[in-house]
Amino acid sequence: MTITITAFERSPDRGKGLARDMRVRWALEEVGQPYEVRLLSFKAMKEPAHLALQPFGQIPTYEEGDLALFESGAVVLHIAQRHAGLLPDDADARARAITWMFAAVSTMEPTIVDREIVRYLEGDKPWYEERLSMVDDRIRRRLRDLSNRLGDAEWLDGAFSAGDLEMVSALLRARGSGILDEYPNLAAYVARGEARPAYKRAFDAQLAVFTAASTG
Ligand code: GTB
Repeated sequence: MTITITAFERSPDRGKGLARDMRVRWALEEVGQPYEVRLLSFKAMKEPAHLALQPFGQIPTYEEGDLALFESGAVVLHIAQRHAGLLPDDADARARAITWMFAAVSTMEPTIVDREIVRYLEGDKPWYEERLSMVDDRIRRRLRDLSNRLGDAEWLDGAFSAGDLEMVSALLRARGSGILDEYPNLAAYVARGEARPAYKRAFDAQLAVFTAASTG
């Protein structure tokens, strides 16, 4: 059955692979499933046809036959549960890998996204510098704890899993701040994720969309 996902027609990150279709692309590449992409303008994302698939008018979505899903984390979990390669067979190890997926999106990423909100939407406020510094400290606390847990391990819990896919993706959003590099083992962990052939294929595919939109 054909898998179709949605992505930005022109990503605001200019092809840096930070939009969340990247995680779904990466997961599909890891498990070797081909997929098609429907590109959407910002206008189309808010129209009824897309809202029927994604109630908040966002990308990505996932369609496979009669199944339509939204929320990139749920989509990655679905892919990981249906196909070998992203979750361990052992039930306890599988539960731990899923725990890391949730840790990435609900414990790590919100703080990192907070920083983007402060930078892009609150730069003109008199309390901007103070708030940015508070948010940066919160990010540092999360990164410090994760860094301590990872230690010198290659991945978070044994072999690479969907938990690492989500965690590396969340951490990538912090890299532009320079804070990630304060934790060399986390910077190396992210680099290991980016070095995976599946990551590279997914990255190149989303970059090609941005390049075509910019030159076309
Ligand atoms: N929880 C949802 C999920 O995981 O699927 C969140 C989806 C989401 O945030 N989608 C964003 C979107 O559609 C794109 S990925 N935004 C348009 C809108 O809400 O109207 C988030 C994103 C956007 C831009 C960058 N960037 O430029 O670096 C990075 C990440």
